[in-house]
Amino acid sequence: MFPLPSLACLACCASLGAGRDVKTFVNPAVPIDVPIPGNYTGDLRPQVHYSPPQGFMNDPNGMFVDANGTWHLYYQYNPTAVVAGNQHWGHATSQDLYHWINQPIALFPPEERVYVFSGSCVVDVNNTSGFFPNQTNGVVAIFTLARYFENGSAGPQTQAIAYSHDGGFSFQYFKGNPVIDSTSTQFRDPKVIWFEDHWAMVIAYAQEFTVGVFTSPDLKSWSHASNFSYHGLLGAQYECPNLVKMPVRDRVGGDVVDEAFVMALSVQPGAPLGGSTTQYFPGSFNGTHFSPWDSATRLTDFAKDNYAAQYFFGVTEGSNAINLGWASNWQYTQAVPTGTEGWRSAMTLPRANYLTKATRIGWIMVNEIVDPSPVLEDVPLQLSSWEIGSNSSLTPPSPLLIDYSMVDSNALYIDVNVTSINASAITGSSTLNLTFSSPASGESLRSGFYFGGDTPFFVDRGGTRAFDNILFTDKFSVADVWNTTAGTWRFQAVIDRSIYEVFIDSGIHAGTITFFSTQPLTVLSINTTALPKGTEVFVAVWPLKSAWKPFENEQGIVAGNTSALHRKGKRYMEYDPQF
Ligand SMILES: *[C@@H]1O[C@H](CO)[C@@H](O)[C@H](O)[C@H]1NC(C)=O
Ligand SMILES: *[C@@H]1O[C@H](CO)[C@@H](O)[C@H](O)[C@H]1NC(C)=O
Ligand SMILES: *[C@@H]1O[C@H](CO)[C@@H](O)[C@H](O)[C@H]1NC(C)=O
Ligand SMILES: *[C@@H]1O[C@H](CO)[C@@H](O)[C@H](O)[C@H]1NC(C)=O
Ligand SMILES: *[C@@H]1O[C@H](CO)[C@@H](O)[C@H](O)[C@H]1NC(C)=O
Ligand SMILES: *[C@@H]1O[C@H](CO)[C@@H](O)[C@H](O)[C@H]1NC(C)=O
Ligand SMILES: *[C@@H]1O[C@H](CO)[C@@H](O)[C@H](O)[C@H]1NC(C)=O
Ligand SMILES: *[C@@H]1O[C@H](CO)[C@@H](O)[C@H](O)[C@H]1NC(C)=O
Ligand SMILES: *[C@@H]1O[C@H](CO)[C@@H](O)[C@H](O)[C@H]1NC(C)=O
Ligand SMILES: *[C@@H]1O[C@H](CO)[C@@H](O)[C@H](O)[C@H]1NC(C)=O
Ligand SMILES: *[C@@H]1O[C@H](CO)[C@@H](O)[C@H](O)[C@H]1NC(C)=O
Ligand SMILES: CC(=O)N[C@H]1CO[C@H](CO)[C@@H](O)[C@@H]1O
Repeated sequence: MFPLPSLACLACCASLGAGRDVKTFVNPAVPIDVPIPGNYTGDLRPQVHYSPPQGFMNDPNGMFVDANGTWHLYYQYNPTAVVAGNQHWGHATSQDLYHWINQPIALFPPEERVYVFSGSCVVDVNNTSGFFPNQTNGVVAIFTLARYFENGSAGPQTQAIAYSHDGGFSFQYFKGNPVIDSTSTQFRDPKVIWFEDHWAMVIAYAQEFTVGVFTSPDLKSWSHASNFSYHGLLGAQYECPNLVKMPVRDRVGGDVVDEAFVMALSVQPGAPLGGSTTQYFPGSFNGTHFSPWDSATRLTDFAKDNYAAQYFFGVTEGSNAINLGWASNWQYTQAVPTGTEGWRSAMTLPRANYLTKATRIGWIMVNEIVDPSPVLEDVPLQLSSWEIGSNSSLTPPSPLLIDYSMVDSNALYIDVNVTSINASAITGSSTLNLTFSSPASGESLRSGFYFGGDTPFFVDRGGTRAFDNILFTDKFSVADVWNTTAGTWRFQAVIDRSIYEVFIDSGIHAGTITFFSTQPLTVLSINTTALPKGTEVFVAVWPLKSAWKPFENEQGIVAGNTSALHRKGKRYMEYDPQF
């Protein structure tokens, strides 16, 4: 799904590629059966976030984890340009959600001017579809096919399926498509889950502000079961609904006491901050009907660069849900300066989710960073702690300056705990700030937290200068009503060349912020002011290892799971069972 039918004009037709029963349309500029090579060395290219090898990426699609623990990410992909159009499903796999292997494109358009829009995948372990007579790892993809007429206007969006006998690497279109027919030009993004004894799909009637729930015994025949209409923010369209089961915990980081469902629903355009955003509703699902617990609208992020997140199918029963979102915004995604490096858009970091009650505001879906240890260097760059007002050797540095210019990846993980806070002595000017800057250009990215007053956490990307766009909003903030009784507050973040991702108060709030500086930011300054006497501050800053570098050849190119890996030898085989 993308806002305008800005489709690349395709030169000629070939009938090669994925489909055996149904032939696919392959643009001659798009390689078949090999991963597209990528150059991940540019100054703006994230090193621990997924981004496509070349071209334009938007929504995550089809995400599932297989029985071997391999995470599969598919994504809306234009392999031929750095703007949206010509939609395919790109594919990447990972063992740890940080190191990704670019795989061959998984889904090609079935015919000229019919594009493969967003959708989901399931593992049909019980052969309910009948596609898998001899295996338990059969994968079925369920997605929207969007037709465009020769004159460029949009035609119907119908729902189709394709099946994979090789665990999700290659697919064949089902002969009986569409599985849900429609004449609507605004009916898309099916997300399918298994519920007790049947399949359940949520799908957007985008401009009717309705999520349809459909059910099926076999993934082929679908019945409309209910509508979830006019909830929360409308913007101008609903897109990419997700219905996901997750644990309910007794407190942040606490024990599982129950499980419940979350309906996540993306809105674009028309978000309160402009462009794209994602809201969610905690509630109950009985196999046909979703009932939100209350009438509140909640957002997954407080900034502007997390849209259309999808939740992995196949996560172990009872464990946290896992999602990845698209780290951009339709307002400016097709103009950001990464286009000069030959790519546009990254995914967010992997996030783990559960429901709990946060201080005063009640039900919230926590967004925790998935354990980043696979990309942490062995030795931290900085470990510091100090106590405010103490006359010990642990006096507060003013500020604590961390030069990370020698960190090859230019990427950091930051973990800050503030403890023993005497809340009664907090004032409106009690703050902890983190500022990243470039001594070479004077650019900066600022962030910080006010412990008192309205308790805002803020980010200001206005001090970076490589992108000037009227819709590229500078400043974001969120009120974090922290637990003054516990007297502790935690902050975690990853800065990764052109993405800053923050997890506030153990993930009660999260924000993904893209930023574009003319020179790499290389100095982090951490400072506090007016914190009560006795407050303790613990800071750990870890250099991050590039997740791409191990796969680079001598020219710095990541070719996917082919020649470069062979040359590098066995060491990297662990990342791909298909190798
Ligand atoms: C990779 O991209 C960087 C930055 O755009 C560029 O300087 C470098 O020449 C590219 N490398 C290759 C092999 O194309
Ligand atoms: C797991 O890996 C083995 C060995 O590579 C392979 O035969 C099997 O099909 C894989 N299972 C799944 C569920 O993909
Ligand atoms: C597969 O079948 C088992 C046994 O009937 C059932 O418990 C399970 O829910 C089914 N799962 C799927 C995804 O079909
Ligand atoms: C899977 O379904 C097909 C079609 O219904 C059937 O022919 C086949 O026997 C099934 N296989 C198993 C193992 O149930
Ligand atoms: C484009 O073509 C379709 C199909 O022929 C037609 O229904 C539609 O009215 C045309 N739109 C315009 C703007 O000409
Ligand atoms: C569900 O909503 C769609 C879109 O508004 C509408 O076309 C359909 O009639 C509704 N179905 C029912 C049963 O209300
Ligand atoms: C699910 O909830 C709906 C609406 O409350 C109700 O009509 C339906 O009977 C319920 N289905 C089951 C299986 O409980
Ligand atoms: C706040 O902290 C207190 C003391 O640790 C604890 O009892 C309470 O459950 C916490 N509140 C929430 C909402 O987590
Ligand atoms: C943090 O930044 C805010 C906003 O610029 C400023 O008011 C505050 O004094 C700063 N605090 C520290 C410790 O630098
Ligand atoms: C850090 O905060 C102290 C007050 O606690 C202030 O005097 C100092 O100027 C601040 N340093 C920076 C770089 O903001
Ligand atoms: C912050 O607290 C968490 C939870 O207790 C702990 O795992 C983490 O290591 C702490 N970080 C620092 C920098 O002390
Ligand atoms: C591993 C295996 O035998 N796979 C076969 C399962 O059945 C399908 C459909 O008949 C074949 O295409 C696969 O080769």
